[in-house]
Amino acid sequence: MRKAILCMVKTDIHDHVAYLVKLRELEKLLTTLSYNTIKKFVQSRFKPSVNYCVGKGKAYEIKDVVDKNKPDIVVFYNVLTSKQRYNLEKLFGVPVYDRYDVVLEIFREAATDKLSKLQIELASIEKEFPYVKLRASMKYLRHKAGFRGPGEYAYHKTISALHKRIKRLRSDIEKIKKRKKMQIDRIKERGVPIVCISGCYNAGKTSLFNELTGCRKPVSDMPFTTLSSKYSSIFNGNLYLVDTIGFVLDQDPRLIQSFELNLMDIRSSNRLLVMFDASDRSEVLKLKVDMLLRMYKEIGVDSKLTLVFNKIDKIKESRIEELKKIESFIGDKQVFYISVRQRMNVEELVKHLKELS
Ligand SMILES: Nc1nc2c(ncn2[C@@H]2O[C@H](COP(=O)(O)OP(=O)(O)OP(=O)(O)O)[C@@H](O)[C@H]2O)c(=O)[nH]1
Ligand SMILES: [Mg+2]
Repeated sequence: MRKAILCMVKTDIHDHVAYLVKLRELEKLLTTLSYNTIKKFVQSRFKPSVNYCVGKGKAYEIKDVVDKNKPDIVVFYNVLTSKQRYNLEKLFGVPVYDRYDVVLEIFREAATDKLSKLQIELASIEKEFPYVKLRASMKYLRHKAGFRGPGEYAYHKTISALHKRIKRLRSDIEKIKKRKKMQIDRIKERGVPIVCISGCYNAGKTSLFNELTGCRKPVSDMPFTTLSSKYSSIFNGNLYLVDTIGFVLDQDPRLIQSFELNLMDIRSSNRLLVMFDASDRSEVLKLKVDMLLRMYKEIGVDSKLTLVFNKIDKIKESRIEELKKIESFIGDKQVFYISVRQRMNVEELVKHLKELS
């Protein structure tokens, strides 16, 4: 296992639980990338510092630990600005990433199809662009001695190559998007309702998709097994089912935007089955429900949600009662408690779907 140090600036003084859940979640994601978290730093601040995200004193304290423990990377929960990242890398002498980079890296490792690869590359370049620009300009400034030297040439070359690549990726994705829009329009014209399975990663979305369609799409305990949507018609062609990419806690909105084809599926569906892993600890689950409901509201699909708590085979009966308490802040949405693996209550959900078709 490689070694990582985790850091976080906590800005909400009333937050006593959520930040721990978030840190643990990131630690878990790092494990899937074969990083063992050897130390965690949490600093409470009114807001992240401009130069190091953490305060300068804290940054030097972390540097001492980095020097002593020699981690492979330092990861911040907070999304870093280019300037913060540049300063931190210079200080620590090891690569510094944020949670957005971690998710992108997992995506990259998991991606097998062309569309996911295109979307991930675009998201990565767009995320890296300001940082590459900053780093290249720093190098160029160092070389600058009166005349336009090789540093400046290299700088412009790097930037223009990235611009070119972004343009190319956008145009490739745009082509696929057009094709996809036509496909969706055709289904809509036939009046067939589209149901999209969405929700957190690892909730069992693909398992449910496979169960309802008879497909055998890959399912696994690793996060982000599904990166691009899968489609199939069910009920003799009377309903269209879509399996999509999963979300992570505090998903960066830029990442959601980068996966705009998945967003298209969510927007164009008549109903969204939002899946959760009911065996998650209750504070984790509450946070996920809260985050996802807010996100769907922002996307404008709030009125189309049906909530599905899966994996009830893993929990006790009393836990379901506890889960029902979460319903109080879910509002008037319909909720199902199922186990795809044990086929518990799946029939009820099927009935619900049949009513739509
Ligand atoms: N115990 C239990 N495990 C389940 C159930 N449904 C799915 N799983 C397991 O949960 C893991 C994740 O399942 P997936 O279907 O890949 O989950 P997903 O939501 O599609 O995940 P991503 O594609 O990564 O977003 C797999 O190991 C499944 O076997 C269930 O009802 N009970
Ligand atoms: Mg999946």
